[in-house]
Amino acid sequence: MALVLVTGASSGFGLATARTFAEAGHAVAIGARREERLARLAEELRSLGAPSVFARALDVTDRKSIDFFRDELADAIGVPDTLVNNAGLARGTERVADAEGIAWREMIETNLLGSLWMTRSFLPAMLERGSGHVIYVGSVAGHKGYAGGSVYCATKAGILRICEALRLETLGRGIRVTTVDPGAAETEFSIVRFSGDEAAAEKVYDGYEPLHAQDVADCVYFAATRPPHVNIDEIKVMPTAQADPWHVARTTEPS
Ligand code: NDP
Ligand code: 8X3
Repeated sequence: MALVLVTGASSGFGLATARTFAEAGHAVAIGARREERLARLAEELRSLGAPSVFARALDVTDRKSIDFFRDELADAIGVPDTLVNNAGLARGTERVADAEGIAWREMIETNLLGSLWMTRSFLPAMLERGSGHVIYVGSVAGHKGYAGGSVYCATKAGILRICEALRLETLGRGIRVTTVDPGAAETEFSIVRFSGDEAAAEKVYDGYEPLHAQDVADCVYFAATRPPHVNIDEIKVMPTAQADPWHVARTTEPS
């Protein structure tokens, strides 16, 4: 039994990941901004078999929120064995020449700085203990840029470099570092990207079967449950109908 902390657990990959670990009998800590969703999920995780569940509001762009979450978790259960840095978002599809910069800041503060500060907050205790696993949810967007995705892609490419640096900085100290990099998956991701425009979001998944949240949760779970001497550096996982961020084989074109 391990303690697994999942950020962004109120939806999508994070929610599926929390359920997967709970079903396997692990203690689970969940954080996100939408507290009412976390409260409902906490009940479900208990009924699925998690021996203990810790659920608190968490905003990864706010260091005070991160520190409060860490300290409360330490008092309630302890130091996580696995930290899943999943919270993140794309906002809009602005091209660089047209951008206002507001969405840039939101993506950088959430995807890059948020996951960095989470790691900064939990890694020292993992190092002290001599074991721990930090898993990032990156993206295929970190492997290839696309028009309208410059800053989102940059945040996910940054995660790849952060993982490489972390593996070197923690070498020999019992720490594992993994990135799971999915392609298109139907979650609330596109609804958030298009700021609530559900019709625009649905078109992203027209004419092919995207990944499901559970597909990504399975990858996170696989990486986390290898024996301690095995580090999965990176899992890149895409729908069979997708070759890279903007090349998708559709049976019908989006209307
Ligand atoms: P969802 O929108 O369904 O879930 C995103 C989660 O992140 C929500 O739980 C949200 O919770 C949380 N979140 C966002 N901002 C913050 C914040 N400031 N503090 C804490 N939690 C936050 O999308 P996905 O599940 O698809 O996305 C999860 C991760 O996967 C993201 O990093 C995304 O970039 C990445 N990804 C998604 C892909 C896709 O096609 N869906 C493909 C590749 C990667 P709340 O709003 O309650 O805070
Ligand atoms: C999300 C996948 O291809 O929309 O990270 O950028 S993509």
